[in-house]
Amino acid sequence: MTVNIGVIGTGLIGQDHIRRLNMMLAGSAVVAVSDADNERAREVADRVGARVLPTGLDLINDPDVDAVVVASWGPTHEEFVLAAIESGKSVFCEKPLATTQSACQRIVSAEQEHGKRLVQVGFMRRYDAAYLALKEATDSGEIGAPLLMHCAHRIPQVADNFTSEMAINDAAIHEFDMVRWIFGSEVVGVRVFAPRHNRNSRPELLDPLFIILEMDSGALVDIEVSANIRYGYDIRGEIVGELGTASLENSSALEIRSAFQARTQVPGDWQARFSQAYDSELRDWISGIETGVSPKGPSSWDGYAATCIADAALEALQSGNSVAVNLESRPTFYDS
Ligand code: NAD
Ligand code: ISE
Repeated sequence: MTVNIGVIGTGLIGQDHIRRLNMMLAGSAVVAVSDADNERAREVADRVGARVLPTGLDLINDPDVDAVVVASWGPTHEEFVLAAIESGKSVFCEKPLATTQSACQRIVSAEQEHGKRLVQVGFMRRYDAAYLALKEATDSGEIGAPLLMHCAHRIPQVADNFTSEMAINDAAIHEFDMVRWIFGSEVVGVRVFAPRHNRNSRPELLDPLFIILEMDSGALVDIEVSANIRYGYDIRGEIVGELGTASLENSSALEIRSAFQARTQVPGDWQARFSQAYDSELRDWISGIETGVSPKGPSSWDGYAATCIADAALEALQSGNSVAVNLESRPTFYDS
């Protein structure tokens, strides 16, 4: 069986996912694409032998499209995910699920009304081998109960349209999801500090940011987001438990030790660092569609929870105060 996929958004990650779905994964083929930039959509479609549809809504409602990937800009996600649910089609939505807590709530409500889970969110770290090992080490109890986690989300260089808010709702949103998943508990409060400014960044871009999350267990998580740190794309995490620590390494990088020195490579960007995770998340999504089983990956509830934390962090950035995260209680619909 081949699952015919329509991809909305043929930018950086849209093109990456199209390549995966066509070339790397068995059982899927991209048959249609759509982008607000029609020329870009046409160029990509010609390259992969797909049709171009005028809008994302046309693509979702096209009878030849079995399932949908949403890889357009965040503010467009709500409309497309709601339309996919209405049409009863599985939808893989890149993060963020939607850009506000209330938009995510509308998606969660629509999915429950539909009665079957159809949405998987692109929080690919849950599929990354190094993060999976970190979770396994934490769950095994070897380091005791987790007390603290130190995280770094370091980006070598961002575009001029990258804002301080995006350091929270575009970058750190990955950590917001990851800590809920690894700790198996919710974030209840958040505080954001803007330390000494990195001179590589525009004066108005608060860089770095230092975010502190309070978990409902009382554990604390700190997240450094550096937007222009130049040396590489470095995603780090160390959990401090009652009995030991577990830390994340940049997975497959080779380390060479010679002449009393050790050297290794740091990835240049998210494509290089997380390519295995992107493959695995899409493979999992496709196999769920093939077998008719609801997606087991990050759900729209997880998308909602991460956006609630992001909304609180944005408020904390403005006010300088600690802000409570107000999550509704999770419906049983999202239990498994
Ligand atoms: P991009 O700017 O390269 O591409 C986005 C594309 O969406 C553009 O081609 C744009 O024309 C198109 N678009 C905008 N509005 C549209 C609309 N209404 N209909 C159809 N197309 C529309 O951005 P990107 O880096 O590819 O990011 C896209 C999404 O993927 C964002 O939500 C981003 O947060 C997410 N992303 C996730 C990861 C990850 O690690 N999971 C990495 C990069 C990007
Ligand atoms: C980008 O959109 C991603 O999602 C990457 O994973 C993240 O590291 C980067 O900061 C974002 O801009």
